Amino acid sequence: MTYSLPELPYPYNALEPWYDAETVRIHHDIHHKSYVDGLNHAEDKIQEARAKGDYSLIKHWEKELAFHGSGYILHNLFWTNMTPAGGGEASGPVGEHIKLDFGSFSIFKSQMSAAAAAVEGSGWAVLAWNHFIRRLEILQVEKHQDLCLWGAFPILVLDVWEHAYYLKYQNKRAEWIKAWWNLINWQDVNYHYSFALRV
Ligand code: MN3
Repeated sequence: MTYSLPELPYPYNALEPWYDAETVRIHHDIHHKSYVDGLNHAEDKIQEARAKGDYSLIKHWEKELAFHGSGYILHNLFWTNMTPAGGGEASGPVGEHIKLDFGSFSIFKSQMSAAAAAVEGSGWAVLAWNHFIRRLEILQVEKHQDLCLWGAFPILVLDVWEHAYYLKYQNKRAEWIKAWWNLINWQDVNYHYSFALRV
């Protein structure tokens, strides 16, 4: 199977003024595409290793698979998690579950924002349903794959790599995080949440 870059669900400029068209274009067409290519390449190389029975570089390709595969998955979700008329409080079943697991929407919002702001280097804040412990957790992910908790099914993701915000927000990561809350597509988060519950 070969993976391909999913189309953006809206035009490049649709998320203005919170998310500028130029960043969206570069982020999707170039950065996201590189993870698609990296994932395909890693899968090919691992397939080749199986075919030859030569696993001398397996450590390298497994790392590439985890990095690019996670980058591919998180970016797919990142784009659908946003919508031009987004934001506001979490609605639907996920909104109810956020209250249950975090106390209130505003407490959840504070923790998610703080986790995103404090990511060391490049990474993500991820809201995930955890199948094994049956609760929503906020994870602070470094790169695309480090600090994950087994059983986590991501449903809402916030990219805080510099490529995600630097053109518009420069070093002000906190302003990007604040802007992002205006874009959340809670319908999409509910879709992934209901899917996660059935896993
Ligand atoms: Mn990114």
